[in-house]
Amino acid sequence: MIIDTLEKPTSSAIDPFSPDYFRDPYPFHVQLRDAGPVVWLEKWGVWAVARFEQVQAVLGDWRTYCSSAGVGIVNEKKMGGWRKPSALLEKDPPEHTANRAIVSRILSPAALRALRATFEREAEVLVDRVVGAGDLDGMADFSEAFPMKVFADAVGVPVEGRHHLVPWGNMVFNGMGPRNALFDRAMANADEVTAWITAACKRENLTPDGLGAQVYTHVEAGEISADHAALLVRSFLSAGVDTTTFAIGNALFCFAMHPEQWDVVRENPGKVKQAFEEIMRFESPFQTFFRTATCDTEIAGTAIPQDSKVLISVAAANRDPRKWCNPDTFDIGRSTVGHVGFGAGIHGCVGQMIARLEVEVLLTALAKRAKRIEICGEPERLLHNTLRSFEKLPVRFHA
Ligand code: OVV
Repeated sequence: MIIDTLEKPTSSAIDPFSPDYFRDPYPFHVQLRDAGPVVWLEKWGVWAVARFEQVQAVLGDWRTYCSSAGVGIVNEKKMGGWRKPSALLEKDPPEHTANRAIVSRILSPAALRALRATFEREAEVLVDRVVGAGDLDGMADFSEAFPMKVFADAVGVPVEGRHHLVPWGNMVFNGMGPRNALFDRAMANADEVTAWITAACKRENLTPDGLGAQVYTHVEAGEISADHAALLVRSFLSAGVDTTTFAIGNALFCFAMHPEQWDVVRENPGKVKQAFEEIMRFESPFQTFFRTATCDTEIAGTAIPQDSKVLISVAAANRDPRKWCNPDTFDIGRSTVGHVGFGAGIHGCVGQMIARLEVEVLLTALAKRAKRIEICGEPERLLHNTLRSFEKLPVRFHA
């Protein structure tokens, strides 16, 4: 008798790249988590993990679940990608380790202390402009405006043409999804956008004292080539704008919907940092990415063949009731320890300290000035293959 110890795979018709899913992913997350520790997604022929335990396990095992075949749905080792692979995001050790060490040092807490005063000044300027200014778009006028100023300045990219950073982020993150309408729309102006980004990453176009220029000190030291340095600078521009923009937008929405928690923050701005962690858990800007199995393996008894793509829903893990009490309650007083909004493992967000700094400084300035954040129109949900936020967020900041 043959004893089959492997489970029959659970399969699901859920499409995590459909407008319904983007508008309200949470009921689908419940279904995916409840279907089992790992689920076969029929529509795309990929596996998905949505429970906290398996998400953490997959992210913690880079040998079995690699990044070098791309972290989108396409196996870039087999099919090729639309851009040169990132030297961080789409690499495994040992290459990843060396590249990450360079960027990690540039973004260390000590290095970021030097940026705080400038960020604070710019936060005051922006908050001054928006509080009491009537109806605004909380995305363009606030959430995007801040990283586009302070982060782009910190990296040291030219002021001229900075608007290209937004469509570039759109390409990078929608480009992780399948070839759907969102993918095609994001790539519509790819040549022009890519040309600007490529130029912006070059040493001669960066300010001499920014984060970007610091990558080039490793060229002068003979450790890496100038092309490689440019590729590392590109990671700043790919990963650092949309993610923080959308996190700030999600923060505005959470506080507008929960004014009593905004009051808590206003009375005690020291709580902003903790509140941001809850925003990252509750409305993770980065919802979904992939790993690729490097060998035949299994998850909780289900066979996962080599080269399988595995969708990781960090957003679902962040609301898994197996891990969190009342996960669908936004509560800035809860413990958020272990949330995977910044990922986990060797690829855990290398920019998380600068992201935290930006959001902390901006929300602190806002908390001192705005009594209430009012949604004054119909928010327009962002339909996006990877990220969750708003296209438009009509908002009024009351003095
Ligand atoms: C985390 C992240 C997202 C998007 C792009 C990159 C990284 C990159 O390194 O290019």
